[in-house]
Amino acid sequence: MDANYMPFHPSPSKPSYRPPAGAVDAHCHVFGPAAVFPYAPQRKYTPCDAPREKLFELRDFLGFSRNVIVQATCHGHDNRALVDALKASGDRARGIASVGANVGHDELAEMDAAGVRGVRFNFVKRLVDATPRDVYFGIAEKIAAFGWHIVVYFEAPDLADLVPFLEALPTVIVVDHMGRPDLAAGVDHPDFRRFVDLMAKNEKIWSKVTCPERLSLSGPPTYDDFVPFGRELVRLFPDRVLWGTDWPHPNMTTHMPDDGHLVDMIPRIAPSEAEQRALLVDNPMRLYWAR
Ligand code: 0GY
Repeated sequence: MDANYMPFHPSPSKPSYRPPAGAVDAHCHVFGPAAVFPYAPQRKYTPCDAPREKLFELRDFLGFSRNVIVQATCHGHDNRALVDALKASGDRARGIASVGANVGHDELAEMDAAGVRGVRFNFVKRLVDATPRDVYFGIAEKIAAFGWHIVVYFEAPDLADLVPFLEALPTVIVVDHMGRPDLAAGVDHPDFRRFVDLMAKNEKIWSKVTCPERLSLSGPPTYDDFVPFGRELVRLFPDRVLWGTDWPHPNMTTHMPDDGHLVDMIPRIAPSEAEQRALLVDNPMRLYWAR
């Protein structure tokens, strides 16, 4: 693991908020263990191992039933740790893979059988080298044939440039972490309004209302400045939002969140039972467990 890398919280607190039965943590990762599933040579960081057993333990402890595991950049296009976790989950996990231009039908079919339901396109420069957009269009065409969708990760200032690309993609698109808005700028800032407008105009665009720990400037344990942003998206688009822990929280530098505190954010962004049910159960089940 990198010298300055912060490992996940060793003993998160029990949240006060109890998720509804069947709740899905729709954004989390598994790392390694490196001895079995080595990290990719081209990775930009080396994390601490965060194996599937730890993830499933956390799922149960926090009161969740299922996980959507997102392939992390430190594993590159080698999805073996992800697929292993999906197979071990007993149908309680689905996956988002990362693939290259040459991915073939058989490889996709194998991942589909294990529970992969999408791929991630990552535009965050500190995490990956740039991929040409025609390569992404080629991948999109291949995965659309499986009924998969695309998860995109970018930073707010890059959205304006990405809009035509996103609009041209053929599948549902799930945006990570609300497009990483600048929380200090407030919900009325043009960058966040651009994202809200995009979701309003395009019913195929969903958002994860995730990562107070990454985005907040006011900080733990209550991450108050995150609330108006998450609330705005849940209020406007109750049927196109997902929630997740982001465990094991790669590349945190300010602090390592207590996952129990993150769960306690949920009723602040989704105050009604109907919103909580949509956010935690109905939406992820529709997107990930339709088959
Ligand atoms: C996240 C965020 C980060 C890392 C990754 O795949 C990754 O390496 O997603 C980050 O560093 O912001 O969603 O886990």
